[in-house]
Amino acid sequence: MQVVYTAAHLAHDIVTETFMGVEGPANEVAERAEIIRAALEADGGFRLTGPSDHGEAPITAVHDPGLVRFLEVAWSEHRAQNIPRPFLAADTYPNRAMFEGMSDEAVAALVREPVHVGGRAGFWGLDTAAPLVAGTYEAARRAVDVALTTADLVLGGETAAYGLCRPPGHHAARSMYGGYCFFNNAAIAAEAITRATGERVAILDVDYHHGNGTQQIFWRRGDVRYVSIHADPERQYPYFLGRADEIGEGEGEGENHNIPLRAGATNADYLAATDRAVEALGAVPGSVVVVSLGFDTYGLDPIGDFALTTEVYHEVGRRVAALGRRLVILQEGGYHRPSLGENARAWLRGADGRPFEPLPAAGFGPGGAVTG
Ligand code: Q9C
Ligand code: ZN
Repeated sequence: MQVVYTAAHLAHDIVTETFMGVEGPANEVAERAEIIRAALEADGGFRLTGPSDHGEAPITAVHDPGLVRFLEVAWSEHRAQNIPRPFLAADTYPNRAMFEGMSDEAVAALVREPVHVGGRAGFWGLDTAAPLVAGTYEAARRAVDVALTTADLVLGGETAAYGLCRPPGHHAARSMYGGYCFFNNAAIAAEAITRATGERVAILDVDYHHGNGTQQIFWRRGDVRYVSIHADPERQYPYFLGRADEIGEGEGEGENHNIPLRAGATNADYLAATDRAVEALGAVPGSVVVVSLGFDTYGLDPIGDFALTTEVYHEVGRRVAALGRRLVILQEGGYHRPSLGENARAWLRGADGRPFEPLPAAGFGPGGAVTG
Protein backbone atom coordinates (compact mmCIF):
# COMPACT_ATOMS: atom_id res chain seq x y z
CA MET A 1 0.00 0.00 0.00
CA GLN A 2 1.20 3.51 -0.75
CA VAL A 3 1.59 5.92 2.17
CA VAL A 4 1.50 9.68 1.63
CA TYR A 5 3.69 11.49 4.16
CA THR A 6 5.47 14.83 4.47
CA ALA A 7 7.84 16.12 7.15
CA ALA A 8 6.00 19.49 6.87
CA HIS A 9 3.84 18.40 9.83
CA LEU A 10 6.87 18.94 12.12
CA ALA A 11 6.28 22.72 11.89
CA HIS A 12 3.06 22.20 13.89
CA ASP A 13 5.25 21.74 16.95
CA ILE A 14 2.86 21.33 19.87
CA VAL A 15 4.22 20.88 23.39
CA THR A 16 1.38 21.87 25.73
CA GLU A 17 -2.40 22.06 25.59
CA THR A 18 -5.02 23.20 28.07
CA PHE A 19 -7.81 20.99 29.38
CA MET A 20 -10.56 22.71 31.36
CA GLY A 21 -8.36 25.70 32.04
CA VAL A 22 -5.27 23.82 33.17
CA GLU A 23 -2.11 23.53 31.09
CA GLY A 24 -0.55 20.10 30.61
CA PRO A 25 1.51 18.10 28.13
CA ALA A 26 0.01 18.02 24.64
CA ASN A 27 -1.49 14.83 23.21
CA GLU A 28 -1.42 15.74 19.52
CA VAL A 29 2.37 15.92 19.13
CA ALA A 30 4.68 15.57 16.12
CA GLU A 31 6.15 12.31 17.42
CA ARG A 32 2.82 10.57 16.65
CA ALA A 33 3.26 10.82 12.90
CA GLU A 34 6.94 9.95 13.09
CA ILE A 35 6.17 6.77 15.06
CA ILE A 36 3.62 5.67 12.47
CA ARG A 37 5.95 6.47 9.57
CA ALA A 38 8.81 4.50 11.17
CA ALA A 39 6.59 1.47 11.82
CA LEU A 40 5.30 1.39 8.25
CA GLU A 41 8.83 1.73 6.88
CA ALA A 42 10.04 -1.11 9.13
CA ASP A 43 7.16 -3.32 7.95
CA GLY A 44 8.46 -3.38 4.40
CA GLY A 45 5.00 -3.71 2.84
CA PHE A 46 4.38 0.03 2.42
CA ARG A 47 5.81 2.58 0.00
CA LEU A 48 6.20 6.21 1.07
CA THR A 49 5.50 9.06 -1.31
CA GLY A 50 5.24 12.85 -0.84
CA PRO A 51 2.14 14.99 -1.42
CA SER A 52 1.67 17.33 -4.37
CA ASP A 53 0.41 20.91 -4.02
CA HIS A 54 -3.35 21.11 -4.64
CA GLY A 55 -3.80 24.82 -3.92
CA GLU A 56 -6.58 26.47 -1.97
CA ALA A 57 -9.62 25.75 -4.16
CA PRO A 58 -10.36 22.26 -2.76
CA ILE A 59 -10.22 23.75 0.76
CA THR A 60 -12.69 26.57 0.08
CA ALA A 61 -14.96 23.98 -1.57
CA VAL A 62 -15.81 22.91 2.00
CA HIS A 63 -14.52 25.68 4.28
CA ASP A 64 -15.41 29.37 4.67
CA PRO A 65 -12.63 31.45 3.04
CA GLY A 66 -12.70 33.56 6.24
CA LEU A 67 -11.48 30.55 8.24
CA VAL A 68 -8.60 30.03 5.81
CA ARG A 69 -7.62 33.73 6.05
CA PHE A 70 -7.82 33.69 9.86
CA LEU A 71 -5.63 30.58 10.16
CA GLU A 72 -3.13 32.07 7.71
CA VAL A 73 -2.58 35.24 9.76
CA ALA A 74 -3.50 34.08 13.28
CA TRP A 75 0.06 33.56 14.51
CA SER A 76 1.46 36.80 13.09
CA GLU A 77 -1.55 38.70 14.51
CA HIS A 78 -0.96 37.07 17.90
CA ARG A 79 2.65 38.28 17.77
CA ALA A 80 1.70 41.73 16.44
CA GLN A 81 -0.82 42.19 19.25
CA ASN A 82 1.91 41.35 21.80
CA ILE A 83 0.18 38.45 23.48
CA PRO A 84 2.90 36.57 25.37
CA ARG A 85 1.62 32.98 25.07
CA PRO A 86 3.34 29.86 23.70
CA PHE A 87 0.25 29.13 21.60
CA LEU A 88 -2.89 30.97 20.60
CA ALA A 89 -6.10 30.07 22.41
CA ALA A 90 -9.32 32.10 22.56
CA ASP A 91 -10.41 34.42 25.36
CA THR A 92 -14.15 34.36 24.60
CA TYR A 93 -16.35 32.03 22.57
CA PRO A 94 -19.71 33.23 21.22
CA ASN A 95 -21.99 30.88 23.17
CA ARG A 96 -25.26 30.77 21.24
CA ALA A 97 -27.20 32.02 24.31
CA MET A 98 -25.35 35.35 24.01
CA PHE A 99 -27.70 36.10 21.11
CA GLU A 100 -30.91 34.64 22.56
CA GLY A 101 -33.95 36.62 21.39
CA MET A 102 -32.08 38.13 18.43
CA SER A 103 -33.28 37.10 14.96
CA ASP A 104 -30.95 35.16 12.65
CA GLU A 105 -30.88 38.29 10.46
CA ALA A 106 -29.90 40.52 13.38
CA VAL A 107 -27.13 38.11 14.42
CA ALA A 108 -25.85 37.93 10.84
CA ALA A 109 -25.85 41.72 10.54
CA LEU A 110 -24.47 42.63 13.97
CA VAL A 111 -22.12 39.86 15.09
CA ARG A 112 -18.75 39.89 13.35
CA GLU A 113 -15.14 38.88 13.69
CA PRO A 114 -13.47 41.29 16.13
CA VAL A 115 -9.94 42.72 15.99
CA HIS A 116 -8.41 41.25 19.18
CA VAL A 117 -6.98 37.85 18.36
CA GLY A 118 -8.45 36.35 21.57
CA GLY A 119 -11.87 37.22 20.17
CA ARG A 120 -10.99 36.18 16.62
CA ALA A 121 -9.87 32.77 17.89
CA GLY A 122 -13.21 32.48 19.68
CA PHE A 123 -15.13 33.52 16.55
CA TRP A 124 -13.50 30.74 14.48
CA GLY A 125 -12.67 28.19 17.18
CA LEU A 126 -14.58 25.51 19.07
CA ASP A 127 -12.45 24.93 22.18
CA THR A 128 -9.13 25.49 23.94
CA ALA A 129 -7.73 22.11 22.86
CA ALA A 130 -6.44 23.11 19.42
CA PRO A 131 -3.21 24.98 20.16
CA LEU A 132 -2.13 27.13 17.21
CA VAL A 133 1.59 27.89 16.81
CA ALA A 134 3.89 29.53 14.25
CA GLY A 135 3.95 26.55 11.86
CA THR A 136 0.34 25.43 12.21
CA TYR A 137 -1.08 26.95 9.02
CA GLU A 138 1.67 25.56 6.79
CA ALA A 139 1.39 22.09 8.36
CA ALA A 140 -2.42 22.11 8.09
CA ARG A 141 -2.21 23.10 4.40
CA ARG A 142 0.22 20.24 3.73
CA ALA A 143 -2.04 17.78 5.62
CA VAL A 144 -4.78 18.70 3.12
CA ASP A 145 -2.32 18.03 0.27
CA VAL A 146 -1.56 14.63 1.85
CA ALA A 147 -5.30 13.81 1.88
CA LEU A 148 -5.84 14.97 -1.70
CA THR A 149 -2.77 13.11 -2.97
CA THR A 150 -4.06 9.95 -1.26
CA ALA A 151 -7.39 10.46 -3.05
CA ASP A 152 -5.52 10.94 -6.36
CA LEU A 153 -3.75 7.59 -5.91
CA VAL A 154 -7.07 5.82 -5.41
CA LEU A 155 -8.78 7.64 -8.28
CA GLY A 156 -5.74 6.66 -10.35
CA GLY A 157 -6.40 2.98 -9.75
CA GLU A 158 -5.02 1.98 -6.34
CA THR A 159 -7.39 -0.23 -4.34
CA ALA A 160 -6.41 1.55 -1.13
CA ALA A 161 -3.96 4.23 -0.02
CA TYR A 162 -3.11 5.78 3.34
CA GLY A 163 -2.52 9.48 4.05
CA LEU A 164 -0.56 10.17 7.22
CA CYS A 165 -2.33 13.47 7.88
CA ARG A 166 -1.17 15.65 10.76
CA PRO A 167 -2.77 17.79 12.10
CA PRO A 168 -5.96 15.70 11.96
CA GLY A 169 -9.20 17.11 10.59
CA HIS A 170 -12.56 15.64 11.54
CA HIS A 171 -13.52 18.20 14.22
CA ALA A 172 -13.06 21.12 11.79
CA ALA A 173 -16.42 22.33 10.41
CA ARG A 174 -17.13 24.61 7.47
CA SER A 175 -16.41 27.77 9.49
CA MET A 176 -14.66 26.41 12.59
CA TYR A 177 -11.43 24.79 13.77
CA GLY A 178 -11.06 22.79 17.00
CA GLY A 179 -10.19 19.50 18.68
CA TYR A 180 -6.58 19.52 17.35
CA CYS A 181 -8.03 20.02 13.83
CA PHE A 182 -7.73 23.01 11.45
CA PHE A 183 -8.86 21.88 7.99
CA ASN A 184 -11.10 18.84 7.56
CA ASN A 185 -8.80 16.61 5.51
CA ALA A 186 -11.37 13.81 5.07
CA ALA A 187 -14.22 16.16 4.09
CA ILE A 188 -11.99 17.98 1.59
CA ALA A 189 -10.97 14.62 0.07
CA ALA A 190 -14.58 13.38 -0.04
CA GLU A 191 -15.75 16.57 -1.75
CA ALA A 192 -12.93 16.36 -4.30
CA ILE A 193 -13.78 12.71 -5.01
CA THR A 194 -17.49 13.33 -5.62
CA ARG A 195 -16.64 16.28 -7.89
CA ALA A 196 -14.08 14.23 -9.85
CA THR A 197 -16.19 11.09 -10.25
CA GLY A 198 -19.79 12.31 -10.11
CA GLU A 199 -20.36 9.35 -7.79
CA ARG A 200 -21.72 9.24 -4.27
CA VAL A 201 -19.02 9.00 -1.61
CA ALA A 202 -19.23 7.47 1.86
CA ILE A 203 -17.10 8.39 4.87
CA LEU A 204 -16.40 5.94 7.68
CA ASP A 205 -15.11 7.64 10.84
CA VAL A 206 -13.52 5.25 13.35
CA ASP A 207 -11.72 7.82 15.49
CA TYR A 208 -12.76 7.55 19.16
CA HIS A 209 -14.39 11.00 18.98
CA HIS A 210 -17.42 11.98 16.94
CA GLY A 211 -16.39 13.82 13.76
CA ASN A 212 -18.67 16.79 14.32
CA GLY A 213 -16.98 18.77 11.56
CA THR A 214 -17.52 16.14 8.89
CA GLN A 215 -21.13 15.66 10.01
CA GLN A 216 -21.75 19.42 9.85
CA ILE A 217 -20.20 19.84 6.40
CA PHE A 218 -22.35 17.12 4.80
CA TRP A 219 -25.48 17.46 7.01
CA ARG A 220 -27.79 18.42 4.14
CA ARG A 221 -25.99 16.51 1.40
CA GLY A 222 -27.62 13.57 -0.33
CA ASP A 223 -24.41 12.58 -2.14
CA VAL A 224 -22.10 12.07 0.86
CA ARG A 225 -22.99 9.53 3.54
CA TYR A 226 -21.29 9.90 6.94
CA VAL A 227 -21.04 6.88 9.25
CA SER A 228 -19.26 7.23 12.60
CA ILE A 229 -18.50 4.95 15.55
CA HIS A 230 -17.47 6.92 18.63
CA ALA A 231 -17.70 7.57 22.36
CA ASP A 232 -21.14 8.69 23.50
CA PRO A 233 -21.06 12.52 23.57
CA GLU A 234 -22.92 12.41 26.90
CA ARG A 235 -19.53 11.78 28.49
CA GLN A 236 -17.00 12.82 25.90
CA TYR A 237 -15.80 15.59 23.57
CA PRO A 238 -17.33 17.12 21.41
CA TYR A 239 -20.32 16.79 23.80
CA PHE A 240 -22.89 18.67 21.69
CA LEU A 241 -23.05 16.43 18.61
CA GLY A 242 -22.71 12.71 17.94
CA ARG A 243 -25.98 11.22 19.19
CA ALA A 244 -27.73 8.40 17.35
CA ASP A 245 -30.77 10.50 16.46
CA GLU A 246 -28.75 12.94 14.31
CA ILE A 247 -29.66 11.67 10.83
CA GLY A 248 -29.21 14.74 8.61
CA GLU A 249 -31.80 17.09 7.09
CA GLY A 250 -33.29 17.84 3.69
CA GLU A 251 -31.56 15.83 0.96
CA GLY A 252 -29.20 14.59 3.65
CA GLU A 253 -31.93 13.04 5.77
CA GLY A 254 -30.95 9.42 6.45
CA GLU A 255 -27.36 9.96 5.22
CA ASN A 256 -25.86 10.60 8.67
CA HIS A 257 -25.30 7.53 10.86
CA ASN A 258 -23.96 7.90 14.40
CA ILE A 259 -23.10 4.83 16.46
CA PRO A 260 -22.20 5.99 20.00
CA LEU A 261 -20.59 3.42 22.32
CA ARG A 262 -20.39 3.11 26.11
CA ALA A 263 -17.24 3.55 28.20
CA GLY A 264 -15.25 0.32 28.30
CA ALA A 265 -16.42 -0.80 24.84
CA THR A 266 -14.72 -4.13 24.01
CA ASN A 267 -13.37 -5.67 20.82
CA ALA A 268 -16.67 -7.56 20.46
CA ASP A 269 -18.73 -4.36 20.93
CA TYR A 270 -16.55 -2.64 18.36
CA LEU A 271 -16.78 -5.40 15.77
CA ALA A 272 -20.58 -5.44 16.13
CA ALA A 273 -20.59 -1.66 15.54
CA THR A 274 -18.22 -2.11 12.59
CA ASP A 275 -20.63 -4.57 10.97
CA ARG A 276 -23.49 -2.07 11.34
CA ALA A 277 -21.32 0.70 9.91
CA VAL A 278 -20.16 -1.41 6.96
CA GLU A 279 -23.78 -2.27 6.19
CA ALA A 280 -24.68 1.45 6.14
CA LEU A 281 -21.72 2.16 3.82
CA GLY A 282 -22.65 -0.66 1.45
CA ALA A 283 -26.29 0.42 1.23
CA VAL A 284 -25.50 3.35 -1.08
CA PRO A 285 -23.88 3.23 -4.53
CA GLY A 286 -20.37 4.52 -5.16
CA SER A 287 -16.92 3.00 -5.48
CA VAL A 288 -14.90 4.98 -2.90
CA VAL A 289 -14.99 5.12 0.90
CA VAL A 290 -12.97 7.73 2.80
CA VAL A 291 -11.86 6.41 6.20
CA SER A 292 -11.16 8.77 9.12
CA LEU A 293 -8.82 6.48 11.03
CA GLY A 294 -8.17 7.07 14.75
CA PHE A 295 -6.42 4.90 17.31
CA ASP A 296 -7.70 6.74 20.38
CA THR A 297 -10.08 3.75 20.67
CA TYR A 298 -7.09 1.74 21.97
CA GLY A 299 -7.35 0.41 25.55
CA LEU A 300 -4.37 2.42 26.80
CA ASP A 301 -5.15 5.70 25.03
CA PRO A 302 -4.67 8.60 27.48
CA ILE A 303 -7.86 10.44 26.42
CA GLY A 304 -10.13 7.52 25.46
CA ASP A 305 -12.04 4.92 27.50
CA PHE A 306 -12.56 2.01 25.10
CA ALA A 307 -10.79 -1.33 25.62
CA LEU A 308 -9.63 -2.25 22.11
CA THR A 309 -6.48 -4.27 21.41
CA THR A 310 -4.15 -4.27 18.40
CA GLU A 311 -5.66 -7.48 16.95
CA VAL A 312 -9.07 -5.87 16.52
CA TYR A 313 -7.63 -3.16 14.25
CA HIS A 314 -6.48 -5.83 11.82
CA GLU A 315 -9.97 -7.32 11.79
CA VAL A 316 -11.68 -3.92 11.39
CA GLY A 317 -9.40 -3.10 8.45
CA ARG A 318 -10.19 -6.49 6.93
CA ARG A 319 -13.98 -6.06 7.34
CA VAL A 320 -13.95 -2.54 5.89
CA ALA A 321 -11.91 -3.69 2.87
CA ALA A 322 -14.25 -6.70 2.43
CA LEU A 323 -16.91 -4.19 1.42
CA GLY A 324 -15.15 -4.15 -1.95
CA ARG A 325 -14.91 -0.35 -2.21
CA ARG A 326 -11.67 1.50 -2.85
CA LEU A 327 -10.34 3.08 0.35
CA VAL A 328 -8.86 6.55 0.95
CA ILE A 329 -7.59 6.06 4.50
CA LEU A 330 -6.67 9.26 6.37
CA GLN A 331 -5.12 9.54 9.83
CA GLU A 332 -7.07 11.33 12.58
CA GLY A 333 -6.34 10.85 16.33
CA GLY A 334 -4.65 8.26 18.57
CA TYR A 335 -2.43 9.35 21.44
CA HIS A 336 -0.88 6.27 23.09
CA ARG A 337 2.47 6.61 21.41
CA PRO A 338 3.97 3.17 22.23
CA SER A 339 1.15 1.36 20.35
CA LEU A 340 0.52 3.74 17.43
CA GLY A 341 2.92 2.13 14.98
CA GLU A 342 1.68 -1.41 15.59
CA ASN A 343 -1.97 -0.37 15.50
CA ALA A 344 -1.48 1.41 12.17
CA ARG A 345 0.38 -1.60 10.74
CA ALA A 346 -2.39 -3.92 11.93
CA TRP A 347 -5.24 -1.84 10.45
CA LEU A 348 -3.56 -1.20 7.12
CA ARG A 349 -2.37 -4.79 6.67
CA GLY A 350 -5.96 -5.88 7.35
CA ALA A 351 -7.20 -3.46 4.69
CA ASP A 352 -4.56 -4.88 2.33
CA GLY A 353 -5.78 -8.44 2.99
CA ARG A 354 -2.44 -9.38 4.50
CA PRO A 355 -1.83 -11.17 7.82
CA PHE A 356 -0.53 -9.25 10.82
CA GLU A 357 2.45 -10.34 12.86
CA PRO A 358 3.84 -8.01 15.53
CA LEU A 359 7.28 -6.66 14.62
CA PRO A 360 9.84 -8.39 16.86
CA ALA A 361 11.93 -5.22 17.19
CA ALA A 362 9.42 -3.20 19.22
CA GLY A 363 7.66 -4.30 22.36
CA PHE A 364 6.09 -2.60 25.34
CA GLY A 365 8.31 -2.32 28.36
CA PRO A 366 7.21 -1.46 31.88
CA GLY A 367 5.13 1.72 31.97
CA GLY A 368 4.37 1.52 28.28
CA ALA A 369 7.86 2.55 27.14
CA VAL A 370 8.90 1.28 23.74
CA THR A 371 11.75 -1.23 23.94
CA GLY A 372 13.92 -2.88 21.35
N1 Q9C B 1 -7.90 15.69 28.35
C1 Q9C B 1 -8.92 14.09 17.80
O1 Q9C B 1 -8.83 12.96 18.25
N2 Q9C B 1 -10.20 17.21 24.30
N3 Q9C B 1 -9.24 15.14 18.57
C2 Q9C B 1 -8.97 16.77 24.89
C3 Q9C B 1 -7.80 15.95 26.93
C4 Q9C B 1 -10.13 17.40 22.89
C5 Q9C B 1 -9.51 15.00 19.99
C6 Q9C B 1 -9.10 16.54 26.38
C7 Q9C B 1 -10.04 16.10 22.13
C8 Q9C B 1 -9.87 16.29 20.64
C9 Q9C B 1 -8.64 14.34 16.36
ZN1 ZN C 1 -10.14 11.44 18.43
